[in-house]
Amino acid sequence: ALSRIGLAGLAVMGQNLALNIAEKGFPISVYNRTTSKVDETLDRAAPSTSPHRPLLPPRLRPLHPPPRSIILLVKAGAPVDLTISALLPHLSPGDSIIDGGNEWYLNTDRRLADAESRNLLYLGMGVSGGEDGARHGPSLMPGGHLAAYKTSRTFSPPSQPRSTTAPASPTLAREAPGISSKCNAELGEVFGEWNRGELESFLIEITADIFRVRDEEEGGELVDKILDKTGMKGTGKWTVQQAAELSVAAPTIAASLDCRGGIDRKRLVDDVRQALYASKICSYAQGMNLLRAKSDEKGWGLNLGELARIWKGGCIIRAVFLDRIKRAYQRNPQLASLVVDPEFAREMVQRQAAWRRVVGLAIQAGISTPGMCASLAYFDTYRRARLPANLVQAQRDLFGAHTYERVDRPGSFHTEWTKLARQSKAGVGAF
Ligand code: 2AM
Repeated sequence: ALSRIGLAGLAVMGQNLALNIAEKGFPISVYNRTTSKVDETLDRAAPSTSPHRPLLPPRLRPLHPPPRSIILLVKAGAPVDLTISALLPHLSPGDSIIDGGNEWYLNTDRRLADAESRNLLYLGMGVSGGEDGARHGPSLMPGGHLAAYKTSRTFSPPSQPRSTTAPASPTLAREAPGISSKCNAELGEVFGEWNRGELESFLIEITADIFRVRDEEEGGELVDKILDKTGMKGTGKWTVQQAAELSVAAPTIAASLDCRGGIDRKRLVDDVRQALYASKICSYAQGMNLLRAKSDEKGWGLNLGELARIWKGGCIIRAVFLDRIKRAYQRNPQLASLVVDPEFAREMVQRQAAWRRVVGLAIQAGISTPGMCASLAYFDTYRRARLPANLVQAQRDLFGAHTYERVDRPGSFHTEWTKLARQSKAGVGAF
């Protein structure tokens, strides 16, 4: 059979996605700069590829007449440009390029325009779910030419619905007085139990697993041997930059970036569970608000409820919780924020006592819980009709004539604050 699909970039994600597509019966051609990875992929494909299933040709040879779709899974940035240049001579008008490499969106915008000028179609496609997701059903988030989406969707590997973001780290439970750091097994149990309730999600599930792993070589438990230093691929940083650029509050997300870097214990554990859940709502609220702001700026018309649905299958933020987010946006597509959805608001109010206990305890004990703290502060800003931002804006108007809006009438205003203040100090009226 002739391939309509090509895949370039055979590191872990690329290999697994290629095997997934091949296994589903779609002929696919593969390519990698270093050819040994092509051989590796073919070796891995052999056992699962029955005679009825097409083999992967050794090189990218999309022999099928156009339109064809080429998926790129090479390192984001310059390697993508180099790979596209290498492919261009083999592409024809109507073919689609689909970049699945978590690229910075402005690079995607630029390549999309370039593709257009060559009568090619382009999609930037987030691929979430790690290697297991790529192999058995990732969460795919395509954006770009609608026509490219339409020609490519027929072979997109079906996402398998499986069992989200845990905005706050479990360090509190590990370090809090009354819980020794030696009780990883117990923490594994706690997370396992949480995963059977409202927190059920991939990240809670894998956390339970991590606590159960021993260090085979050195003895002890592996998680305790890991240096507290978290890698970053750029997506988190980009998210926080965008939030700043669009003036969308995202303190929990920013805090999670920073931290990647004689008590009743049963109650503490339960409090932490509630605090985690409430923080998670805030984290999603911030992410969704950011997506809405970008969508408004770009005129994308993003359907936030539909996004929540996409993330349910394969994506690492998959969680039972996403169904509820989907419903919140179905109830009200114009929802200003998840935290003001009546259901989520009720849940946060129910949990706020526990949440405050956890954050208060952490502060007293000098334990940093940036995610939970930032989330609570975020939540509290929604609980007040008015915030201290009026004072900040007055300061800005004073020193930079940035103007301000008023609570009682529309328009933008500027005041000679210093002059009026001096007059009033001197007992002079404003007339
Ligand atoms: P490689 O196997 O030849 O290194 C993840 O690193 C993927 O991106 C790999 O498939 C890798 O190919 C590819 N890659 C990284 N830098 C590249 C470049 N400059 N040109 C082409 N492919 C590149």
